[in-house]
Amino acid sequence: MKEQLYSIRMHASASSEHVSGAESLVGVGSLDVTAANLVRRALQHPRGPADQVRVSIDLIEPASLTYGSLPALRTLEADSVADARQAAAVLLEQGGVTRTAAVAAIQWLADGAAPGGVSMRGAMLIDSQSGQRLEPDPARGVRVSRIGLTDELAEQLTEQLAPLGLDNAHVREALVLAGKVARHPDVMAELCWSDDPDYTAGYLCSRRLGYLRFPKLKPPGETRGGRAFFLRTGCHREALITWLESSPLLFNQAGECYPPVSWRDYVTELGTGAD
Ligand code: WAQ
Ligand code: MG
Repeated sequence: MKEQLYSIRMHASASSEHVSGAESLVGVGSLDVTAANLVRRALQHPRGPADQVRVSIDLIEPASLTYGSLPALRTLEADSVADARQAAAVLLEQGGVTRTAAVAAIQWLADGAAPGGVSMRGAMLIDSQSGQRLEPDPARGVRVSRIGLTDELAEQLTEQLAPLGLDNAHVREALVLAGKVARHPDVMAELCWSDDPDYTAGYLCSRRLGYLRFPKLKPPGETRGGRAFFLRTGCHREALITWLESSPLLFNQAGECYPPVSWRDYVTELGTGAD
């Protein structure tokens, strides 16, 4: 019989402000080591020190588990933070997001999308046409959970990412999270950049474009970051939130990992031309 899988989630905060969070799916034999690693991570986080750390562990019902393939990964080079954000707006439009919605999301991420101009714990939900905010709680947002990858794929991912200099926890975890979000037919695209002051990279992901990462999507030292999920207009928001938060998805197939290319060349390759 296969080992039983558990969902493990960590959330750390300081003075009620989000510090860090993480989630994965692990076999029962790895639960204790994983929990210890998550606690260490919470306490040593560059946004810390945390004054509250919560770890939750839930058994996954085997019948509810689905499997999937990771998105293709590509690094897009840009001249500056402003140029990378311009690229993100152009590519979001390729993904069916209006310019209004793309520009609004970039501004919210830059300003801190939670009340008080700080980072949210989870993601914003944004109407891909109007740019309206749709998440029920603008401080918490929506937290994607019950995601992970098989041990075999974890090893394969190291082999793919190491030659590109990308075998770090940020890339690995973001690829898994973005892979779940992009799978849902009501999500047109996702935009993200880290809230960790020393990590400037971010990405845009959609089913068609895959995971497109930008090494500098925010200035170093900046603690405001976050995620925006662009929703198909008129979609069933509650059903989507339930799926993102609680439907278990284990990745067992790799996606391609491509060498870096300039974003303008990439857009030209898509056959559209940058504006
Ligand atoms: N669900 C929804 N939103 C989340 C989740 C989650 N499980 N985890 C974090 N967020 C939101 C939250 O607002 C955080 O403030 C924000 O995302 C950033 O989280 O290719 O490290 O964990 O080099 O800091 C992307 C680029 C790195 C990786 C993203 O995000 C690469 C990153 P962080
Ligand atoms: Mg972070």
